[in-house]
Amino acid sequence: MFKSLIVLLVVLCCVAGGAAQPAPDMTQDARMAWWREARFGLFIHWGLYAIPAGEWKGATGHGEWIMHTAQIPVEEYERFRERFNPVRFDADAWAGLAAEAGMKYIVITSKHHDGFCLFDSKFTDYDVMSTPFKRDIMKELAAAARRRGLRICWYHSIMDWHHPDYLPRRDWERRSAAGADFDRYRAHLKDQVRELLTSYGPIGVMWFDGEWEDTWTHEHGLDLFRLCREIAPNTIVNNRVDKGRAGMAGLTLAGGFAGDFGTPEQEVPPTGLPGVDWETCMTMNNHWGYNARDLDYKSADELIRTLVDVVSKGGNFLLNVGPTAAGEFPPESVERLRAIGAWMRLNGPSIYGTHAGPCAGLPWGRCTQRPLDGGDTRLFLHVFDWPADGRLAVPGIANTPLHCSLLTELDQPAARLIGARRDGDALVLTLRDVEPLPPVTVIALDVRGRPWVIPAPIISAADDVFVDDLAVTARIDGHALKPPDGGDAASVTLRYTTDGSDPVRDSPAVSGPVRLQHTTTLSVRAFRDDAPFSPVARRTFTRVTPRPGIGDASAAAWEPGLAYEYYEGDWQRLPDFDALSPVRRGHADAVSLAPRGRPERFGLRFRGLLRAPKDGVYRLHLRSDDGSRLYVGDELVVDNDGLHVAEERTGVIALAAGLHPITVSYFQRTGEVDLGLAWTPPGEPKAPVPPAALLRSRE
Ligand code: FHN
Repeated sequence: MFKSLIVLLVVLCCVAGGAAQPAPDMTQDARMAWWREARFGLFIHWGLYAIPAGEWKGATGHGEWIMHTAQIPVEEYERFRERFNPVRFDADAWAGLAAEAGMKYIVITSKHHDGFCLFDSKFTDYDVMSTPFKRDIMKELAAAARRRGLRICWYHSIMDWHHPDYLPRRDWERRSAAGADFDRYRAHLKDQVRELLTSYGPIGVMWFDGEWEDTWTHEHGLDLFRLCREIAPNTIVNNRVDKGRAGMAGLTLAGGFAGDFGTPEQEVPPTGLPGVDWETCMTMNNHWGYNARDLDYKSADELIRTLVDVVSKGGNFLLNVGPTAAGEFPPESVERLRAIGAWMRLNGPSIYGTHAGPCAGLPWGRCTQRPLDGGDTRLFLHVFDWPADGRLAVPGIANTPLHCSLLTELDQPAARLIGARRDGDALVLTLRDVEPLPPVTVIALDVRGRPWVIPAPIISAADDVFVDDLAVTARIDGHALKPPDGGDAASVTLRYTTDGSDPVRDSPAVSGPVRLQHTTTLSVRAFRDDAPFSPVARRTFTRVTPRPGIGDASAAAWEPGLAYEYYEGDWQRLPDFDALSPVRRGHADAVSLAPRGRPERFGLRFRGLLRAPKDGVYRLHLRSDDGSRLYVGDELVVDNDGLHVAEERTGVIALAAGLHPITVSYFQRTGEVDLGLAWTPPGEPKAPVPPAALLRSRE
């Protein structure tokens, strides 16, 4: 639905925008095909910032943001231009290393936030042609990439700290914003996008970034997305062209935001999203741009496992290199690219063009898959942790095994077949005679038909803790019981134990809610014809004593509302407010932004009592942008700290009826703001905490 919505959106926008013709009829699947096949690309962050290499006036922790983080005025930063002369730059060497690593596309910074262009732009002289180097790096790299069969792609920053019309200025700058015209900047941005998409041959991806400031709007994003589609309908555009990216988690929020794929950054989504294209971008060390001091590189083994993890969840992996001012990849990066390439040469078929595996949560590794002719399926089992007993269980697989061997022996006549037999719900492979190939050994397991994975049953209850008794239900996803290639759904019985042991065919059957009065580990498994047919689901429920209230505080001592303190400061995480002096104190009716004094760089702390109407388990929901925490007494119940978009975190605590001291701490750095507290009392629906439930001391 989402992809068709975007295509519809683009066509409608084109017509509405008066474009001569709607985007040529290029289906989204056709556009994405090469990218989904590629799975693995090289990210390159290169520019003037490579010259200081992370150091400025003794501080050595800077990266590609050095102009901002070291507060270097534009006129001073521009002078790096005179020193940009990467005499060792060799486009063929770079493209060769990417190809050797098994990468299929290169995304390079045509312009980063500092505004300097690594290409010969007709629309600015703040580009590589005004340096001693005087060569169009993008043109050379594009040609070299194509010679290696790689796609060339541009990272282009919307945010621009150099262009006089870009707003806002950095808050430390003295450069006047007078006369700045953001629409004129947008026209300049579109001019450069046009030249990037028309002067360098076919471009694989426009990788936009720097979309988060308020001056860039959803309408601007749609307009830029439409421009890309009109100029180069085959070119893929990431979701940072628009405003729909959900923070560093990177996936696109619902609501018609433009972009062909999500862009998680420095993280891998815990699970993939079926039908959604996404790409995790990641550094090898801790900086995107070159930092000479940063030798904290991830090992090649870790990078290979991350590649496998990403692809096993249905994503692409964009791995970054920050070249030096001389134009070379750091030796640590070269070493890792070569090690990854050695693994890819043996195991690339388990990565290229594969899809998210059907088996999630494998304790020993990951799984990718690719369909075989004739309707069967090849599962690629990526073994991180080789079983000491030589026994590898693939849980929940109901398919019939057809062939199993090491991927590296798959096409060898003398391939040693690996035994695969059913044991309960699992296919168990016998690996005693097989030598692992660290860091990730890949086993090719062909099964009949499309994958049929029986998930563990789902155990549901109000919470994992309870005060008196708890009703627990168990069910299995009925769709999963139907063979994917047709036929009747398997008839199963759920059986359970309450002592932590695996259910067996004589264990009691689940025939409705299971009621618990004591702390219990409930285990549930599906059986078909008295044989185990699913993995075991296990969940522990703990009986707890409600936290006693602070006694019978008389009404005279308390009145509705909370006491608050308002602070000002610049934090990345919640500060210790006890160590700070508040700008102001006062009373508030609720946990909200009402007491704030300015839109950014401020903190709030609310303290008072929460009135629990009855004994039971309470869920407390704290929503904030940026960070926040909620304590009941000295117990941290909700931790929602950090720099992030509006997110709600929930905590659970058992409370006796009565008054309980609470503290809510919050800070906002820049951008969007949000703060709210809700609760779900026992047996009640979720709702904002009512003022009547919040009290503060009269003194
Ligand atoms: O601010 C940039 C950062 O410098 C880098 O380019 C990363 C890579 O995706 N993107 C932004 C931070 O999210």
